[in-house]
Formats: sequence, structure tokens, C-alpha cells
Amino acid sequence: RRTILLGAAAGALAAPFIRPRAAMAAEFNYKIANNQPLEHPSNIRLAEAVKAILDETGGAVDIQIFPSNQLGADTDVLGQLRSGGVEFFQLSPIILSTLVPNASINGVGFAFPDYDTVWAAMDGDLGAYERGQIENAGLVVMEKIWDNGFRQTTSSSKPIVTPADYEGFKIRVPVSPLWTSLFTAFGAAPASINFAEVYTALQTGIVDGQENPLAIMKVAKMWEVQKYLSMTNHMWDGFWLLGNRRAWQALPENHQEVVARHFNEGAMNQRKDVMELNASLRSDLESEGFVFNDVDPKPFEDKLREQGFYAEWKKTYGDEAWAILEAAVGRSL
Ligand code: X2X
Repeated sequence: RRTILLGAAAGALAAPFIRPRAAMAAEFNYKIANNQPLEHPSNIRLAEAVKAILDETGGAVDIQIFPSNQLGADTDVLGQLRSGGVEFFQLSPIILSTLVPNASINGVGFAFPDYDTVWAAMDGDLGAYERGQIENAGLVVMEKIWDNGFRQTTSSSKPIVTPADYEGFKIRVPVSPLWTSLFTAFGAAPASINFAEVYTALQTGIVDGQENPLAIMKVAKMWEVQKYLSMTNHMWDGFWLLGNRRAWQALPENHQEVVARHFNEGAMNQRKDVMELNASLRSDLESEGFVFNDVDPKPFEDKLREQGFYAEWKKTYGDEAWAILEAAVGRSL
């Protein structure tokens, strides 16, 4: 059995996910990294998937999970994925846009009204479009995207009720031009900070707020450093499961099939887990101390339009991509 080195503190360095070792040395020892704590459904389903892959390949493909940014901040791990230092990586398409510009198109502000529309789009033409862009950039991507969720806004000082509440608001955003642009359009002061540093940034007051889906608020214990949780639902975000192309091509076809099948099954199960969690997360987070408020998205979308946000991003993504987005959400933006 592997030595257990699980660090108690978030950010513990290179602590491997605990899992019994294959009876025989594996032919392919691969790593998969992500930014989420072990308790997040992503890592629970990933643990199942890598175990099934190990079993079904007769011990040939042994993939170790490195959660919680143990291999580095997201933008660093993206570099490791490209060089082959890490073989697999789960990453938000919006952060991935630092390498694949049009991958972030699902993150356009207020584009998606609900999850049904999200899954039809991401399992349909919009997802296929993003995967095509990702493959053109030299990376491998699994077919099914994992859920991060609809993003909500937290603050240490005040609830966000109207767009004016964002004015001058110091908010952490993940590293991506789309996020910076969105909050700049609201007159906020966005700071690009990798997830690995968010808790500390909030604790030390470098920023007043941040935005994330409820499941992340829970596993990252955001109530310890934030007070108000405003249901802004300003974008939907997921995690593509990416692969290094050389590492992928080194796998025989029958192993590729097993790996892809279990990763995609993991995504489908993780979506259900997050959905079930969503039903209880609000009351759960309220009992942890968060003060919730609901938000009417209409004035926020109007403000973005007035600021030229949609026109600017239509130009950036191009007419073809924009048409796929509008078809996916069933309206013009
Ligand atoms: O960095 C974030 O806020 C997170 C966890 O939601 C993403 O991966 C985009």
C-alpha cells in the first residue's frame, strides 16, 4: 500500500489521493489534477473512475488524483498539462480561454436560464464547438463536461441587490479576460487571483468578495471569511477533463476507450451529485452563517448590454461561435 501523506490543511503539497496500489506495477502511471477539495463531488466521482480504470485495465493504467491545487495554481497546471508534466487536468473552460480563447463562450454573462439549457448546449453543439477549439490547440478533451455550477456572489460587507452594488466593489475573479470584462462592465474592481489563493485573499481583505457556485462555497468554507451570499446566477461554469495529447496517444486504443468511458460516466454522476447538493445547499450555508438574498437578473443583463459587453464579446468570439451560443440559449444576446 502507498504511504498515506494526506495533508490536513488545504494546499498541502503533493499529497497523493489515498488508494490501494495495483498488485503489479502499472504500465502507465498518470496524474490528474484539479482545484477542488477532496469532499467535492468531482473528486468523489473521480476516485471511483480511476479505480474502475485500474481494475478494468488489469492494473495497466494507474491514475493518481491531486486535488486542491496540490500540483500548483490552475494557470500553472495548464502549463504542466501542455508540457506533459501532468497527464490529465480538470479545468474551467473560462480559465482555459487563457490558452484557447473561444473556450470561454459558455461563460457569457446571464446567457443560460437553467440547467436543462446548459446540458443540452454542452452535450450538443456548443460543447462540440468548444471541444473542437480545444483539440485544435493540441489538447485532448473528454466528451462530457463536469459541473461547477451557476456562479453566485459573496461579500464581507454588503449584499449585491442591484448592479450599482457592484460599483467600486473589490471582487476576486478567476484568471480570464471574460471575468475581468464582466465585472469591469459593472464598474467593479476585479482582481484576477487563482483559486489556490482565494481564501487567504478574502481573509486578509485584499478583496471584499468573490463569486462561485454554492458547492464550492461549501467545500471551501467561504462563510468563515464572507457574510453575504447574493444569488446573482451571472454565469454557468463547468470543468472540462483535459488530457495531454502525447500521454493520451501513448495509451493503446482499448485503454483509451476504458479511460474515456469512466471519465465520462464520472461526469454524468457528478452532475447528479451537484444537482442533489444544490437542493440543500442554501439552507445548509444559511445555517453556517451566510445571509442570502435573491437577485433579479434583468437589470444586470441590461447594464451589461448598455456597457457594450455583449457587442464586444460577439466581436471577440466571432459570428460563427456567437450564432452557436444564441441557438443554444434560444435567444439573441
Ligand atoms: O476558481 C474558481 O473560482 C473555480 C473553483 O470556480 C473555478 O475553477 C473556476
